[in-house]
Amino acid sequence: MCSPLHRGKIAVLGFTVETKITTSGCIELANATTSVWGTANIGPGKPFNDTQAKWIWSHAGADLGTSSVVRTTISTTVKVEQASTRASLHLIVENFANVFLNGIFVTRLQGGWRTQEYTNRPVQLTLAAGTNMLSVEAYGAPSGGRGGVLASLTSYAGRNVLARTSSAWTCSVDVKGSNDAIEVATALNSTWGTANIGPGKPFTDTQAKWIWAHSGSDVSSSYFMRTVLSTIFVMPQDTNALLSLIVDDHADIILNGLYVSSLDWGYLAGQYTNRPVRLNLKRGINTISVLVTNYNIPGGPAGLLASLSSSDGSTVYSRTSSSAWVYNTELNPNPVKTTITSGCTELIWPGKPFNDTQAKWIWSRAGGNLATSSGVRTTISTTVKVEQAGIWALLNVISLNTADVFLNGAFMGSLTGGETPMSLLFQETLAIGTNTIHVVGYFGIPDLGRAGLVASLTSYDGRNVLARTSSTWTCSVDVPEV
Ligand SMILES: [Ca+2]
Repeated sequence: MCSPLHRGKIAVLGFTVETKITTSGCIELANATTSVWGTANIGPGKPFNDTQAKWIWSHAGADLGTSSVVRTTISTTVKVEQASTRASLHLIVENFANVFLNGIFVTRLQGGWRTQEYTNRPVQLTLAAGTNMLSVEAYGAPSGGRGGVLASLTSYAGRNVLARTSSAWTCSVDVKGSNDAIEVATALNSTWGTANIGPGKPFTDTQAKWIWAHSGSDVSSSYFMRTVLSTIFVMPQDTNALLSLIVDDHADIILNGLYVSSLDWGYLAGQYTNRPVRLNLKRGINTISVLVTNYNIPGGPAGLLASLSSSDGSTVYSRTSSSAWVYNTELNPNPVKTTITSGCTELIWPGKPFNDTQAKWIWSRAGGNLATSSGVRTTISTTVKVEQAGIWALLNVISLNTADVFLNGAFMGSLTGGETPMSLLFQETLAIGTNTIHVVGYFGIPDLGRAGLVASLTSYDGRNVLARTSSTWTCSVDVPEV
């Protein structure tokens, strides 16, 4: 019933990025002249006049919303006999479209359905003799929202339509910057127990795995890491399905970019309430994302166990595992309390010798603004991705202020403030997956008015730099409750 994910690797700037691509026929969302996008620019005598073209996307219901975790590529082939045949591409997209002809990037277009917005179009293309591949890599706003593409390829003078969007086009989605989810435990053997898991219990799919963004999350994961776990699959028709889910600690469930509901926990007896969650799956390529928040500060167990089945429970469409689910992470400086968050600020700091000359002195800008008060806590965090087990990490650092260092929420040691370089060997090896390093620094301790950090995280032998301080780190400031 569901097609498997196709997996591949793409080399990007020397890094190997895992991608998962799912392909299906495109779904027609609406006719050109009867859609949520209106007809300001569509119809006879208007800029886009091919009224037989269809609004299409990788799944039904995209005119309500689509996932911002995936990128959709919409393509078709166009055959011409003459070499160097000139053609005109008319295209409207929500929100962005990178246009490719025979694999070569042509241009980037944005929107086009609002009045005065149909600019830079039609795009002039030169087709080769034989079969040409026209592809549109479409993506929405990072915050989500609708998705749709309406396109018509005509002869240069516009007399003949060579191709127009319809269900005959092919749609594929890939997960941007995806990582395979990490399996941290089996359903029946985990720190979360089996009060609700097993035959005759509320969660019956014993083949599902507990997953997370790094190994060892059944012991601890950072409070500052927010993990989005996603799965992508094809449904041949609109289908009601049931999502069974247990989470440590909090799950926001998103189907094709639309928020469905939120759940907490479910692993203790009596705690498996408000589930399974009913989902209305759409024709085409569906994306379920579960945004998981770990409540434990500075760290504690975190994980997700989920199983998606037909509404009668007889068919499992997807279950959490490293092969069917992917993760993305973001640093979430404080999921519960209000804090001031920003990128870290690089400080000018002359004359202080430090072995990693590419590392930058950083601190929170907000901390600088609070220069007269002491005891203000700044959390400086970054993530480190690791593919192999057993890497011991060494933090080489000068911290002007007292600071505590955490790996995946577990305390690794304290830095004494001052101007002397020091090294801190982590007590644990790095986890496989995305590790979170966070340093909690106390402004003005021991020296009132002084704070700043320069750090370089290396493998134990010092050969590989795993991370170094820069403005790409996340800084957040909070005032401890008195
Ligand atoms: Ca937790």
